[in-house]
Parts: sequence; structure tokens; C-alpha cells
Amino acid sequence: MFLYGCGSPGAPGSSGSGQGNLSFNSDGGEISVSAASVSVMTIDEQRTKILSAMEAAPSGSYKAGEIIVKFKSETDHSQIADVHKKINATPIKKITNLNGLELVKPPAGMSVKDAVRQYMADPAVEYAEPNYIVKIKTTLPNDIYFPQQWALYNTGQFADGIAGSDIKAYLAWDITKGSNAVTIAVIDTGIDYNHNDLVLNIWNNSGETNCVDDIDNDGNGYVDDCIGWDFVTCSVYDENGICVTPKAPDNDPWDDYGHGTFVAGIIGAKGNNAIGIAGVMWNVKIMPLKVFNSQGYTTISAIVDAIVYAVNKGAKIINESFGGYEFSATEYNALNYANSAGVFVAAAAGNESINNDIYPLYPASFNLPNIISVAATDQKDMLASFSNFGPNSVHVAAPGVYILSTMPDNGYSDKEFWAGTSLSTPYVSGVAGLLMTYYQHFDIYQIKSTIEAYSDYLTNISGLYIKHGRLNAYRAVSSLLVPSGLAASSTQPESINLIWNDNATGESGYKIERMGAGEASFAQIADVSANSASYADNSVAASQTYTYRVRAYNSIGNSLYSNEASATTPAAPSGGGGGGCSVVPVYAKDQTESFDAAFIVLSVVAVAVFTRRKKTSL
Ligand SMILES: [Ca+2]
Ligand SMILES: [Ca+2]
Ligand SMILES: [Ca+2]
Ligand SMILES: [Ca+2]
Repeated sequence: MFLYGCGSPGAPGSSGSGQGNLSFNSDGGEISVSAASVSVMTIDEQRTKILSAMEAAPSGSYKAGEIIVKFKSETDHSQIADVHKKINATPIKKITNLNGLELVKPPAGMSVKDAVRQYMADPAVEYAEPNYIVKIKTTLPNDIYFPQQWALYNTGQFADGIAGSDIKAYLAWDITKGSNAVTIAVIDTGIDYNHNDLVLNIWNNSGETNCVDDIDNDGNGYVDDCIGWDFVTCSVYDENGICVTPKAPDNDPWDDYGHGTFVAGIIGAKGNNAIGIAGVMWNVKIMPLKVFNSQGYTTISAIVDAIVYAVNKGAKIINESFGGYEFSATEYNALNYANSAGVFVAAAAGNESINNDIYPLYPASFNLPNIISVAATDQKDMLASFSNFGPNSVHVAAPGVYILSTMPDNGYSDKEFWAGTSLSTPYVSGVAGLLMTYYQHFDIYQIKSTIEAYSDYLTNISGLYIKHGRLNAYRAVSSLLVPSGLAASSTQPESINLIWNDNATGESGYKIERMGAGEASFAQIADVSANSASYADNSVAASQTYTYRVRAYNSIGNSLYSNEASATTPAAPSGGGGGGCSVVPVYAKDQTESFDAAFIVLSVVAVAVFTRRKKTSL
């Protein structure tokens, strides 16, 4: 017989912190341990785990010539010195702020594992363990040109670049590498759809069931359009805009220019396949829609047909690495059609160093909520010299100088780097695709806001030349990472403790939801501040089971829900009032609501891409 929570020796939960979620029946007997139990490990448990982990650890996973030793708290300095002397090891230093922890150098000839075992065997030692080497978790692909792709991972390796002036794709890839469920239409010069680094990521029109029967099987108005369409109606224009070599549109969106294949590789070259480059998305479906001829010319009507085609065939993103200064209502209406269908459009700001706030460039400068206008930065995070800008109308920037990508005929631009806001735009399309992969519950405006809010604010560009910052794939993708490892425990009849892993990097806080026994649904009971990882629910009744779930939120939206976790409160003490036993420390968590604006709300700037009076690819 014992009082719950009083921690008498041998009582359930007393070996650790008392936070294990054992529940008891009314006479104090242990009756259950919930599956979501989280208890602090006992010393014996820790020692067992240390030894089994160490046996499995390969050399190289821990630092040679060093171990960590934790002496028992009652051990004094001379006893500690005696232990070191007995093993003939040398203390290197005490470890900050934790009593009895020392970094120790084993004697010459003694392995790390042997040293750990020897210290473990000494009665003055609580535990010893190897000094494991911890690496930042990153996903670097094996594609042979990846080291030259500074835009994805800039270590300063290229053209006097500044480390970190990149979109952090290598960190975002730990979270998602994209999905074949996301289709991105590339309206451009066509694509080398047989390219070894692209072929697995090319869209296929499943509705067009026969590619050679001269029948429009899916009834979309295009015959045998199995991998996209070539909308070009004129192969050669003269200098007066007269078509001297007309051509019929066809089902072969082959790239006879190079630009579209280049753009496609930035979005979705297959990553980690040991060849070529890595795209922002390793998995995606790229829909090739050719509108530019081999001279680099097209017409508004071809662009509009391509936009409507993309929307009707299920593209979620359209990449428009082109633009022109003439306003076309038809183009505007087509993009508004895309907007009403929930299709996101990334558009190049232009390459003429001009202010799009004053001289709008279309489609980037159309005032439609589904369009994001993209400027170019260089390997030092400066605005590229050619890049258009506009603190109101250009939203973000992305790398657009010294860019390497795929080229037609299974090639790469490895001897000739390209520059242009055309190349910045597909980085944004790719990150939008990563976001659509992970945040499937977001609409396109939430996707756009996430890209903008979690770009990197650059003091000499943001607010001055562009509205927000330089694209950051990792900050965007991790902003509302789902909380994991939710666990609930109770040692008092009036309280349940929750803990979880705070994985989100851009949350304003966490919302706690609870469902009591017999209740049909969850209801929000609290909202805690950013970076919280625990909560004490003090509004529970004795001998009741409650189930919880948690999600992160910010002003853009909510994360997905954590796992669900349950705990049962112990019975209230019978008679006697139970006084006196002041029980387990429940860490009183800050329950105040937080309205942190986790975001930078910026003043505005914009940038653009392009040249030419006719629509040209940028
Ligand atoms: Ca068809
Ligand atoms: Ca057909
Ligand atoms: Ca590759
Ligand atoms: Ca956080």
C-alpha cells in the first residue's frame, strides 16, 4: 500500500522522475501501463542501453581517445582522482554545468570501448560512454555535377561565392524530395523528354490511351498528346513579324532551343541517380508544353492555349520563365482561369535591370494571387546585375547566375553556365512542388505565403528590390513540420502531462486538442507558445482516460496532427483528504496564448525577368 506519487521505494514510477504513466486502482495496486508511457530512464536502464549501443557502434562513429564519464553525485574529488589513477586515464575537462561529468582520455593502448567498460565497472561511476560524433543530417546526392550546383548547396566553392547563399535544398530533402503526384507544366521551348536525367520525371497523359491512333482519346482537343504538346504555329518569323515558315501544332514537344530542357532540369532532374545534376524535386511529373520556336519566339495565343491545357490536364504548378512588356487581357484571363482552378504560377521578373513596379512585365506583374514573381540572386546573395526588381511587385529572388542544368540531346551545360531570372523561376516552382508534396492540405495561397514568409531576408535586397527574400527551401518546408512523439502521462488525479517533439521551425505555437472518454470528437483546450514541447492539462478528473493530439500553427495555417496519445488519471485519494504528499513536480507550462508573428511581414519590392518586344524566353 502506498500513496500515489509519494515515491516510496519500490513504488511504481518511483525509480525515475515519477512521470511514468502508470495508473493505479483504488487500493494502490498497479493495474496498467499505457502504451504512450514516457518515463525517465533509470540509471540501470541507461547503463544497459549505453552498452548495447556501444557494442553496435562502428569505429568512426565516436571520437578516438576520448570517453565521457559521469561520476555519482556523492563522489568527491579525491575519489574521482583515484578512479582515474586506477585506470591510468587522464581527465581532459569537466563538462559544463553538469555535476560529475568529465571528458576523459584513456591510457595509450586502451580502446574506447574497453575504457568505457572499465569505468562502468567502478562503483563510483554512474555511467561512461563513447564520445559519439554527431553529423548534421543532410541529404547530398551523388549526381556528378552536384558540387557545381551552388544554388542548392553553396559552400563558397564556386566563383568566389559566399557559403550559405543558397536555397538549402540539401536540408529540405531530409523532409521531402517531391512526389510524382505533383505535376508541373513547363511552358517553354519544349523539353528533351528522353534525357537520362529527366525521363523518369516526365508527365504522361494517362487519358490519351493510344499515342498513334490519330484519335483524341481523352477528348481534350489534342490528338495523341501523350507527353504534352507543341503549340508552335510558325517555325520562322521575319523581322516584321511575318511568318515565313508556318507549321502545324503537333504532339512532339521536343526542345530545339535548349531553354526548356534547362528549366526542366532545375525543377526536376532525377536526384541521386549518379548522373548529371539534381533537381529541386527528385520526384515530380514535368509536363512539356512547347510554345517557343527555335528562334525563341511565340505568341500570346500559343501561351494561352498552353495555360489552359496545363490547367485542364491537372498541372498544379505552371512555370513561366518568360515575359513581355505588352499587357494582354487574354493572357491575364487565362492566368485568372488558372487561379480559379487552384494552379500556382511562378513567373520570371525579367532581365533588364528595370523596376517592374513602374514598368510591369507580364505575366510576372499581373496582379493575380496565384502568381509569384521571381528575381535573380548570385552566388554572394546579391541581386544579379541584370535582374529586374520591384519592391512591390517582385516577390522573391532565387539563384540565377552561373547555373548548370540539363541540355537537349542528353547533355548538360557544364561548359557554359547560364544566367537569367528564367533560371531563378524554376527553383521557386520546385520548392512550391516540395511544399505541395508535404503540405497537401494547403491551398496555393498558403503555398505562396509560405515561400515568401520563409525566404531569407537579405538586408541589401529585401524591401528595397524585392518584397520578401531569397528562396529558402528548408525554412519553407520545415516551417510547420508535424509534431512527433506525443506522449501523455498522469500521476495525479487532476493532471495529465503531455510532451512532444517540436519539429516546426516557423510556428507561432501549438494547439492542444483533447477527447475525453465517451466524447465523440476532439476539441481544442489550449494553445501554447512557439517552440513548446510540453503541456500540463490541469482540467481533468480522477480515474478518467483522455486522448490528445497536437498541431503546430502559424498565421498561414496548421501543421498536420501529431500521433494521438492517451493517459488515465489515477483515482482520487479516498477519505483522509490525502494531504501532505506534495507529489510529483508537474512542470507548469506556460499556457499563455502566443501571438508571435513568426513571420517577417515585409515592405515591398519586386523584380523581373526578360527582354524583347515579342515574348521571349528569359
Ligand atoms: Ca488528347
Ligand atoms: Ca490517341
Ligand atoms: Ca541526376
Ligand atoms: Ca519550433
